Amino acid sequence: MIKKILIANRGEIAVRIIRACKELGITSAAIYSEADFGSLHTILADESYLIGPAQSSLSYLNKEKTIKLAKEIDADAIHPGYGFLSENSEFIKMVEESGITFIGPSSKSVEMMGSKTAARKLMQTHNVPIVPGTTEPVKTFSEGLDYAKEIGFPVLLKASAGGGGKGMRKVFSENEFQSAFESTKREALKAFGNDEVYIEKLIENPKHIEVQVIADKFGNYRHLFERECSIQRRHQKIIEESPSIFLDDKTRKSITEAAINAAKACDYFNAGTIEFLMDQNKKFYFLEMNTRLQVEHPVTELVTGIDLVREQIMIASGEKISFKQNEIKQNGYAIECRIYAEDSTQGFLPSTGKLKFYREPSGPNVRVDSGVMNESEISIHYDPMISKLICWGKTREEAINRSIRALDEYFIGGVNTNISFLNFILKSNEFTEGNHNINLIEQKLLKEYENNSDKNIFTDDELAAALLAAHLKSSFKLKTQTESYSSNKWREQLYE
Ligand code: MV4
Repeated sequence: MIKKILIANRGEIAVRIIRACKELGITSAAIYSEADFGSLHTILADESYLIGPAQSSLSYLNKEKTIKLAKEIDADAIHPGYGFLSENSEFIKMVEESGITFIGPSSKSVEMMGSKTAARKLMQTHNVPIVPGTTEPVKTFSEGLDYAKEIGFPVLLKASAGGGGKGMRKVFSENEFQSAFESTKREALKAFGNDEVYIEKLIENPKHIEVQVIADKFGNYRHLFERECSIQRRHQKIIEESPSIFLDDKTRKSITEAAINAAKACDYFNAGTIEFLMDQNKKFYFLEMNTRLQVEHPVTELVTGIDLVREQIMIASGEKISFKQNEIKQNGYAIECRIYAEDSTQGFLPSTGKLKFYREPSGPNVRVDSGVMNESEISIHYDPMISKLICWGKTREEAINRSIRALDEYFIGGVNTNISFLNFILKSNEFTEGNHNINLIEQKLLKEYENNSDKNIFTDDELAAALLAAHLKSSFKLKTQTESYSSNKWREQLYE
């Protein structure tokens, strides 16, 4: 059994992993950069070690230093969280060779899924539907053009080494093809040091649906159903939920089966996610596999009752998965809202600074995963996500209403956030109806939000002043009068 885990990450996911360690009686060792001195994850961990300067490449991305530290402090395992080194097969290989347990998949599985064309080929031979297109890089533009004509426009050019939306280009007609092909190649070379490009049929207005899987080192595979992640802007997810109301039982059965086949195809163990595109006819296509724990894993935890980080740790320790497939059901609905430090009223400009008057929501069926506390610094060095709000409800409507209630309860001063935009999305007809796709935000809701939302937006100073004024007013009233009073009218202070 693992006794001590070095957590090679920061912020909310480090905190999430520390919590799982504590519940399992495992010693948690945090690392932190100079910028993260005194941050929440270092306070909650049993031990904390400085790893390097603020810049990620010199701290959280430093492979050698991380492994050297793990050895020095006698950690038996490393949990990489998400991002940073979590899907770096070179790092995983180094951990494997050091004799330390990596809480994640084998470096081989990660490598197999790293090249998009190789992954497509693998899926094709393992009964996982892929988007029509090539499974080899296209050598010349004329070869590519012939192929595009065969499958029909529009097509999407993709970099073999790409992922997460970088190195893609839509092509709608024959005469755009050559210049699109050449510029995609140039960009791919610049971004990934590899200019291989392949072709897919463009799936128009698809939904992004992913399946959570988990596998142990004994060849046992389970799925934990789907997550619907179509609410995104510029490839950054904003709201995720589970289950997807778009899936019927038959589609759910076939997409989860396909996901298990994908995991088997790369001899997977650990928690993993298979991403799919789904068109209006509920046809689905493999997109890529994420060989790590994901940001949105809590919605799956709330619906299935399974602690995914605990399972990850047990599996890495050589235990079997703790549940049978037929022992888990989708119970109710869960929605995750990602709270980002950005100004949603000013083109989503990143917002940095110290959190002031920071207060998180709570109450029945509300979960907040965050790595911050009051006075925490939101800096340019790392991801702008402040917190994740995950709400559960017996019905989807209840989960939506609870999310709105909890967002209203949130108070964050000192930086701008996207909370009013999250509220706007949750209240939109498109989201409520649930038949939305990956283009909803950029094609529709952004415009409506910009035209509608100026009434409710105040600067932090205004909000803080209003909160203080309302508080003073009500406490003054309390001392001098016995009549009932309203303490929750701080918003109205802004109009007085
Ligand atoms: C696509 C697609 C439409 N058709 N492939 C974006 C990120 C990368 N993982 C693959 N992506 C897409 N591939 C075909 N053939 C549309 C997207 C896409 C997307 C996919 C999932 C979530 C958000 C997205 C936003 C824009 C484009």
